[in-house]
Amino acid sequence: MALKETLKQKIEEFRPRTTKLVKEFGKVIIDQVNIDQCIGGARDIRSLVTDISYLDPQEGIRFRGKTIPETFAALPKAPNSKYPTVESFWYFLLTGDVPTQAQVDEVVAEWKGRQVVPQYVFDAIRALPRDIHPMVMLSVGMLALQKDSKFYAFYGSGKFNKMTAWEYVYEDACDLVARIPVIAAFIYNLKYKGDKQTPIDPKLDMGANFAHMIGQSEEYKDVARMYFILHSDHESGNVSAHTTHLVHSALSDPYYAYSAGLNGLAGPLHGLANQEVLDWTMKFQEKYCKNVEPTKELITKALWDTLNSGQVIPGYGHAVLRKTDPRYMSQREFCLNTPGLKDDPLFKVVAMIFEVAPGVLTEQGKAKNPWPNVDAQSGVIQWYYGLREWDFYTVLFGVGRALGCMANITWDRGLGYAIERPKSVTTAMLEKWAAEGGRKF
Ligand code: CMX
Repeated sequence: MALKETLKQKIEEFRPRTTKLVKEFGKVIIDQVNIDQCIGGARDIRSLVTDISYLDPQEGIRFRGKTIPETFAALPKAPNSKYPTVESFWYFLLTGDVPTQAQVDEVVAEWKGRQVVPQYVFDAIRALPRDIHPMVMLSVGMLALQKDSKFYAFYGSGKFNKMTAWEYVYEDACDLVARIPVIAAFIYNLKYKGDKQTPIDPKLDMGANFAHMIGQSEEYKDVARMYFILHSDHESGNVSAHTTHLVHSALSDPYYAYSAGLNGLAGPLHGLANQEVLDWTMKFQEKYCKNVEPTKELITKALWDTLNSGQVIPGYGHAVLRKTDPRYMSQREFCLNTPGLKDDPLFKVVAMIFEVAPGVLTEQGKAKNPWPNVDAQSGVIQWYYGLREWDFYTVLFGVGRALGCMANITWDRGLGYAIERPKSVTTAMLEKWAAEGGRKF
């Protein structure tokens, strides 16, 4: 069965579960809110629902119930590759089913038809100053695609229907995930390769085509597939996923929603941390290792200098995770299993940071999680393959994150989630409830 038909069946079967929960059990209490959560970024408050992925603080992410190794093992592989295609992962994220090879081939073929980016999108990006951050370019590109939004057109058609609205979100979502790598490759070539553009190769899957468009090696095809899958989703409370969900909840179409999500991803405490890691490591080498080899002692000193100057150590810590991020471990394994990469000087420095940073953060005693997250390891792989323009790394994250965000809002519409609108209180109210030992209900 084609992906959209399978999804239609799944959404229709699922809807009664959500309806029943709201109608019959709507007042059942599942959490409480403390003052520190209210002021401290809503940490750990259970107030979002998604079945696309779940983040356990100890174990890390599961996509549709599967760990990262289980996901990689279960999905059909790209031709001559150990890794699945991004298209097969998309099928899996949307439906929860492992697709057959024929179903994957169908999605690959379908994305080819959706990949065509209108010229005005390229023109809008090209009109920006060349030295603007590439995340601005990507966000502008997403927003410019809005003109073609099928959901927006449906809403304005006078025939809007809550039960079928998801189908138009789905159409936009598929267009967006098929087009975003093409736009990212265009940005890369525009910004760093003198605007020498490479056309799409219609024979290649998404990851392989991205590698081809940015002039990368055969080996990089797997790097792209792995990277986009690993960065796709991290349940729905992180800034990029939550922003996309929030903006779409106002029935803003997927392009408006994801452009906003990307703007959140561009923050240094979120996706920009991957460029910050490279920046930190390069500055460390420049400052401390001009004439000597990096050592654990020098790294420890540099980490303390960073902390003492009031900055965070990029790539370490997490709002939910309390162990090393399995996305970090998956990329580290890739490095260790790739001859050349495992002996790469930059990988050795990153590996040394892994040995000492958790101890330094623990000794400092502030971070609840001293272990590395996804961003601590991703840049070194890109660097090794010659993609050395590290301000581009968050764009790569944005290409991958589109998969999770788009799968999530397709389901949001399928299940008819409401416009999101939490309630504010004043500081005086908090002070009053604090004095009274809690709010009286
Ligand atoms: N370096 C230094 N201090 C850190 C730290 C780090 N890596 N991680 C946390 N802390 C500090 C916090 O800044 C906070 O300090 P204050 O009390 O002075 O404000 C304290 O430790 C407690 O923070 P926390 O509860 O452990 O962490 P939060 O949930 O508030 O923040 C995160 C989570 C990721 C923003 C934070 O760990 C951080 O800034 N890490 C570095 C940036 C980074 O790698 N971000 C990428 C995360 C993954 C992603 O989204 O891509």
